[in-house]
Amino acid sequence: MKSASLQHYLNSSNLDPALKTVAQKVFAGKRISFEDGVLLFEKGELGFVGALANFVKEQKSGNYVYFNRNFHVEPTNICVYTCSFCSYSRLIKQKEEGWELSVEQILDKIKKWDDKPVTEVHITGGVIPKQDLKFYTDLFRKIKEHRPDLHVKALTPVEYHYIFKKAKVSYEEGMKLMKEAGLDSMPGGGAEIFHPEIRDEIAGGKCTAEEWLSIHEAWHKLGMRSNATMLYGHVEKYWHRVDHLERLRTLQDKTKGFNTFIPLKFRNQGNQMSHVPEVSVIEDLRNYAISRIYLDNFDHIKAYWAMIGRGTAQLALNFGADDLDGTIDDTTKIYSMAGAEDQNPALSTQQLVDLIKQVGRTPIERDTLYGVVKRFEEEMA
Ligand code: V47
Ligand code: SF4
Repeated sequence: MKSASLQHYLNSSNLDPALKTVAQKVFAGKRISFEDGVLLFEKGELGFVGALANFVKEQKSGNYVYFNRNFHVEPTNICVYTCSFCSYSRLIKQKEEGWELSVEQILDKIKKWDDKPVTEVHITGGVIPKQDLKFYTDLFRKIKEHRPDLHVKALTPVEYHYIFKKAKVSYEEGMKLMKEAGLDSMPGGGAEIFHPEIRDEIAGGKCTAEEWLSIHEAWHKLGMRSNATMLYGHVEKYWHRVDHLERLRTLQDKTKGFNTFIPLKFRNQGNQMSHVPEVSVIEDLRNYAISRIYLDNFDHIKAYWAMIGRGTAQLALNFGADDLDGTIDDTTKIYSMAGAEDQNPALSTQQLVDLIKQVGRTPIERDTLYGVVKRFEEEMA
């Protein structure tokens, strides 16, 4: 059903006819084009794109909003790469500020969660030669031996590309080895902005867009799932964002292996891009909305609260997002080091449930693959 606000926009005589055509496509369940995407970014005002995105969100997931119970482990914050947006990268030159965990130290961190009802461990960090193919296959095996039901969501194509190249194995062979060792899914990081005009400038030297997409494709072909991200709001133009979304939509048509898309707002503290201003909350919400409209073959859009703060995350639930990620429990440093709202990101399950209920949505605790762990409908009445 079209919302009243959307009807209002469509009836408005002031509405740009080209925008009206895009809205009609969205209502009819038709895919919007690259040009339509650019038009939405250039001319779609917040209320308009929000109403369209909310329509799409409610078609896909009704009133539900998902979250999970997870924690992060960052095996190292030292990195051979020097992405200019990253608040880790400078640490390669100041190793004393860095950490480098062994397999046993990572296991010890994971064991601290033994008596807690978490369903997922999210493992990612910098790239260093020591943490190679054997390191990670040993780690995944040991995690599974210790706690077989804990979902291991680990590493991105940035790490895998480096690890497989060093071990001289193909992406297909490498991902098969990771699956056999116990990897359950891949998080969405390392995507940044795919187009080389921007990627070379902010993330030169690490895997290319084609390599990032090929590793996800190899993983999906094994019947496995992963996420995708986009780091937006820095030096890219709107059409670079649409190009990024287009490449993801094309691969998703082919494999259907992506679970969720996570827009990541560029934060400018403590990195080489501190002179680049951060975009406004209005731009964040427009970006959620247009991503939701464009990625018609993605089931979920995640508003990562640790990055944008709890208030903006709540707003995003009316602009296309249907997922808030997890409890996290202060186990990730990547955003607090870059100036994110939450310097000590942690939310209890009850706090997450309350955040969702406060905006009139129905919370569902999910596992990583969106299986229902707990419904909270009964408490909504
Ligand atoms: O790839 C690094 C980004 C990503 C900054 O799949 C920054 O469920 C903004 O991908 N400003 C890693 N962003 C995190 C990530 C992620 C997070 C939560 C959930 C999932 C998931 C994936 O963080 C990196 C990079 O794009 N990043 N520095 C910064 N200054
Ligand atoms: Fe390394 Fe990732 Fe930071 Fe780039 S974003 S410097 S690959 S940790």
